[in-house]
Amino acid sequence: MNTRITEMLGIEYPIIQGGMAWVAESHLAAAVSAAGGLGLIGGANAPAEVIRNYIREVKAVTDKPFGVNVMLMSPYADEVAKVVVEEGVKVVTTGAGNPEKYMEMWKAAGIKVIPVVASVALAKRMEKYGADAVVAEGTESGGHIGEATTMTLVPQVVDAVSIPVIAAGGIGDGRGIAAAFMLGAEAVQMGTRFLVAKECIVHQNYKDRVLKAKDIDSAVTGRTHGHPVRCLRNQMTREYVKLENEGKSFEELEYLTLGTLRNAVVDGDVTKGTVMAGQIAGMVNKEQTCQEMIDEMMEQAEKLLGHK
Ligand code: TUI
Repeated sequence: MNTRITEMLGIEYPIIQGGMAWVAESHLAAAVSAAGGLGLIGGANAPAEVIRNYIREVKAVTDKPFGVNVMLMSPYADEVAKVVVEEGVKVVTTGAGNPEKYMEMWKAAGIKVIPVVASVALAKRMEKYGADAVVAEGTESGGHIGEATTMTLVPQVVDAVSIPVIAAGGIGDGRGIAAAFMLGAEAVQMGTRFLVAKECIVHQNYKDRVLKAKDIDSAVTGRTHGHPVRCLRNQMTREYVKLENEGKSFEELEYLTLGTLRNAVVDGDVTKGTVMAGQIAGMVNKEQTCQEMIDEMMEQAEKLLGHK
């Protein structure tokens, strides 16, 4: 399954790991890259020096390509944007905003720039500004989301741009990969499946919550405030959505989410914490190494696409 993306990034398989906040640190990124995909370090809200250290840790354990996701709503986005240049990172993805102001600097440094978009309009704009590819991320994804589904967004973005498109949102196995290819994608980005990877450092309570999740366990907080975040249902989401429906403002509800992703990922508080995960969580039911996951998914996808 060689595509313009595997060529461009120098990877064996068309699988990119999502830049999950607090989760996508050096161990997971290194393991996905070593398994033949593209591992990503998630910049999230972390200070630039934390990201610099992660970059050096990944370089120390693998020669394979890897990237960094710059979360554009982070107060440290400007600094992280410079650190990726200083550290010679080859691939940058961006999320939760428009990365235009960094494009010239990144392109001048020879970085492959892959913005994550949730609309055709932003995909076209990113192509105009020199993006090398885009990730078209459907609302099935975990974390900060747009409105369109993967099934509808991917083919519309594929038709609108000439650069390669990577599909994301609701993809958790070889069937999802094959489906994404049928829609015109040349690679996939996956987060939720990698949450339960053996190399993933999230708290075991978080993994167990994903492993036991059912199809209907997904909730979205913050829709009424224009900050929709998809996570697994728990006490926090019930309280948040109830107060939201009562008309409470974003500022009044911020106390419910500030720091709560960290509480879930690091401390394992899956009751009051934010357990970000995509709608595919209901299908993620076994812990494996990244290599086992990627090998299994590629074999399934290739069979379905008639390559084997
Ligand atoms: O960025 C993500 N997913 C994320 S970021 C994140 S950290 C966070 N935590 C709590 C609240 C907010 C953020 C957790 N998950 N995915 C990529 C993505 N980007 N999804 C949607 C977008 C997006 C949305 C609107 C990109 C651009 C955009 O508009 C930009 C513009 O100016 O038009």
